[in-house]
Amino acid sequence: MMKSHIVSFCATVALATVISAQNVSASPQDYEFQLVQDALPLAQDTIISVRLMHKPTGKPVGDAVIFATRLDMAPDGMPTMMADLEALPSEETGIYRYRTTLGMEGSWRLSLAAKVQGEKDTVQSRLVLKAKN
Ligand SMILES: [Cu+2]
Repeated sequence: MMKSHIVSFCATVALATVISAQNVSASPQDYEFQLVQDALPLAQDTIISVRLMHKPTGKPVGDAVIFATRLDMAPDGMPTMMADLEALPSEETGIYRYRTTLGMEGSWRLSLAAKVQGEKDTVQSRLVLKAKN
């Protein structure tokens, strides 16, 4: 009887250790940017919307500070062809919006770097969207 108590106690401690280790190792890989629409019209004043998700909980992250963005045509071999991005106010938790002008049909790469509350490492992402007439 005594022996089985010890075994189950050890198993509980081991499980608790695993759980706390997972908490400590929360990392940028826990977050994911997603394009709300991956095809957009070739037009002025196109709005690009991206959603930032916390993957372990499946919840959108509304308090991230996105401090670097770049939109270019690197996927089509034109990394120096860039479009300006103007950050717009968020209208929905976890959705970040940018106004741009997509002046050429093809694939555009959106690069993002973000700081998330309570996360010391930067979350970085590169998303590819299509501009179509
Ligand atoms: Cu181009």
